Amino acid sequence: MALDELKIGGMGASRRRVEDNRFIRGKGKYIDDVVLPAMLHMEILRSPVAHARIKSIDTSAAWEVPGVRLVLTGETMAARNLAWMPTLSYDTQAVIATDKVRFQGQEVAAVVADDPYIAKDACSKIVVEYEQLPAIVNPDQAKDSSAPLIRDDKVNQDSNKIFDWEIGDKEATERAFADADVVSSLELHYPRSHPSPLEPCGSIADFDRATGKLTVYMTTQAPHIIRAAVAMVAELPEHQIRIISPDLGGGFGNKVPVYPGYVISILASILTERPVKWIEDKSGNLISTGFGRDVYLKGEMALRKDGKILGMRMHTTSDHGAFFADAQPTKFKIGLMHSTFACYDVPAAYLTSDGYYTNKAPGGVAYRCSFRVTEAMFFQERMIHAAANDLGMDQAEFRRVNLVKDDAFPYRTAFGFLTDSGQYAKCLDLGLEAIGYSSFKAEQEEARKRGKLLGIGISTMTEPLGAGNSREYDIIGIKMFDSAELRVHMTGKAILRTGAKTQGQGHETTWAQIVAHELGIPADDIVVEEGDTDTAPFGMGTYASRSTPVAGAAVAMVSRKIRAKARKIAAHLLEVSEEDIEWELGRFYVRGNEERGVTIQDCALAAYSNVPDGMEPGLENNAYYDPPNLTWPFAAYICKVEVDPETGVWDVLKFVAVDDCGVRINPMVVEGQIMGGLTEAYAMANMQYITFDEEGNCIGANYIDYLLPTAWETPGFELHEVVTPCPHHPIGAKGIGECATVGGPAAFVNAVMSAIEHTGVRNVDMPLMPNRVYDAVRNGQDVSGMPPVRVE
Ligand code: MCN
Ligand code: CUM
Repeated sequence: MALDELKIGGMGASRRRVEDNRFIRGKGKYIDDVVLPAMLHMEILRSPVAHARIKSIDTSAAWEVPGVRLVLTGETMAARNLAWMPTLSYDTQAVIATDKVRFQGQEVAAVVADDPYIAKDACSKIVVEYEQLPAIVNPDQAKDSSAPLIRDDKVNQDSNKIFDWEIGDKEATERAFADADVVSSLELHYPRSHPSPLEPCGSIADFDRATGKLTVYMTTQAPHIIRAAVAMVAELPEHQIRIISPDLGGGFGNKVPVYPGYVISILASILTERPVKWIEDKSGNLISTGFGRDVYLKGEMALRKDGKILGMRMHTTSDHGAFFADAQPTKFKIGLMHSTFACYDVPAAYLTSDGYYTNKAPGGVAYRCSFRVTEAMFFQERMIHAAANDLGMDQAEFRRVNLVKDDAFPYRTAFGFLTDSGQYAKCLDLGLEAIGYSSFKAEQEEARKRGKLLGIGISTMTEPLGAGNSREYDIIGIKMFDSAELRVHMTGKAILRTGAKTQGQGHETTWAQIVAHELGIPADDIVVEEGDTDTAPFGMGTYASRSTPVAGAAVAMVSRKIRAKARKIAAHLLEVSEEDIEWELGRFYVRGNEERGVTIQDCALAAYSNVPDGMEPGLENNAYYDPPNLTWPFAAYICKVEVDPETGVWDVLKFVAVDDCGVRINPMVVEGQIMGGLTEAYAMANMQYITFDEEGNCIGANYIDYLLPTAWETPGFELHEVVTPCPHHPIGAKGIGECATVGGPAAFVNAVMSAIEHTGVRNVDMPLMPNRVYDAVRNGQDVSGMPPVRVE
């Protein structure tokens, strides 16, 4: 009589995404679809130069444009103590520039008008006089003793350095190097990249002076954090602030930080006493919101002749742009960079890092990764590739020797993380088999005869997903856990709310599946709602693929609380003691008499009509979940490419992905996450180029130059799965949302390097555009992508 879990859309069902019903009909409700009565529109004027003192701003002509209601400058903000705002990394960021502009695209003024076109026209009437200063576009320039001081607004800041940081065991690592037979080294730059969600950022602030309530519709992945931040920055009472994050047209980390536009629209609404809408345009999003990466990575590996890794030392230098606004809630200065090499048994490791201000838009947004994990895993797999070559060892064999073994979990890494579970070698072997690794050498020979260079690249990695736990992670002091609230109605239908916020991952579909698994209520009978701070339980939002590890766990836990109460009701209905009640999916029955039972729906009805004496009526509850650890999914990505040495063009012949994210709630959604992530990885490796010239001009600041991959150029991906349940998660699931973006790039780059390294090339920085690959093959030399670039 138990229900068939797959039929009711429970765990393991590739249930179709319910949100797509509205998305593919064009009926999604995104920020720009929200229209409030008497709403005004705001546009932002951005700086054309990267570094300049503002001598004067004349807004008089803008005020005179018919339909203009308000013009805001840094002075307007400063008068209310809002010219600067705190960042998630305990720095400050200018909301509207007052003294200087520090990057091209920085906010200089804003106009509020009856429609967005008037506002834009009026922006062009604002006259700003700049006194240009030399621009700094990389850490080398920032370090120079003659470099201008970018953050002269800060007391005690007498250089462009932001921090120094170190972790690991220096002495033990030095001993490992003393014992090494071979020392391998590598140096590279992970270039800036931009998450570029289809929908840019925006907000609609609506301050009601009569009630004192501020409602803000906002493109945010973390509405409750925003509420707390607004309460602190604007000194408004928290219960009078409502943040609503509507449908998001992608986030990819871009919608984690607080951007100046949000703050300006809030002040504009308070001043005009009307709703004020700000919708960023695509270029504004591309040049001024959080960039990812921009890290210089350098490392050395101590190796024994037989292939065993003895130790690793590494230095990273990160370019943070003009404000240290990294969107990351760890106490570590460079995010989780020290998760690097976590899947390998490395006895000793030591990491140092420093970070610098430059005249670029804020960097360090975690673009589909857990706070620098992408850079960590990219460097790891490029280093592993180089080390295997230096040892003259096969790439797969070298990994096999050093991967953490299945029986070693929980495994303590050299940098102190505790990885939870995995079957690393099995994933690797499955991938090698699928790509046809054993026949590759012969294929490569054959291709050379045709004048083509074949390469195969492997990337194996585990990454930490799911921040918290609350012991180690917090955002501006708020401890990291997450929540779920479940209300089962009288008819057995239910509404579930969580503190996470879907940006496209499909929470409306998958959360209902967890409830279906725990309670046997069909997934179609459960509606999922997120993103409204007045209704959702407090939560830390969605990033670091933390939704399944944390909020997803809370969904399981609240369902279990509901089941526990329903069991008492069942005992009452069946007139037996609770101890005599058995559970099977969707139904309680009397032990030894399976026929006598009641469904979960019967219990729901009774909860509102026939509860035992002394029991509170109703069937609803909530759960706050503080995970004991991060979850550690594993992936083996293997790519085969063909390089044309005459043009530098490379094609992906085959790409195999083996992912182990523990128990899969919805296999189809998981596969969608992997394919999307690999597409982004391919774009970064192959074509996405956004950089800066000597004057700090952003090159690639539009979608003609900064390429988003389409179905046409994106290769096919062959997916395989291994399931190692997460030992500390209530349903055994690990995160998956970012694995492919994190682990993917190295597979592509290693493949191209494998094809061309016989020419003596050791590294070509991403993106591996044809001209770079061509130059590398032609000259047998490395190609660096570090800015500034020269432009004619
Ligand atoms: N899932 C599953 N089984 C698992 C793990 C996950 O079925 N074992 C499902 C989940 O239920 C969820 C999806 O896969 O529907 C992703 O889950 P999870 O790994 O928990 O990641 P989050 O939901 O926290 O998503 C965040 C992650 C991040 S941080 C970025 S950035 C990112 C990403 O997901 N941005 C995305 N994927 C994205 N996908 C889309 N379409 N759009 C974005 O902006
Ligand atoms: Cu790391 S980008 Mo996501 O964490 O929102």
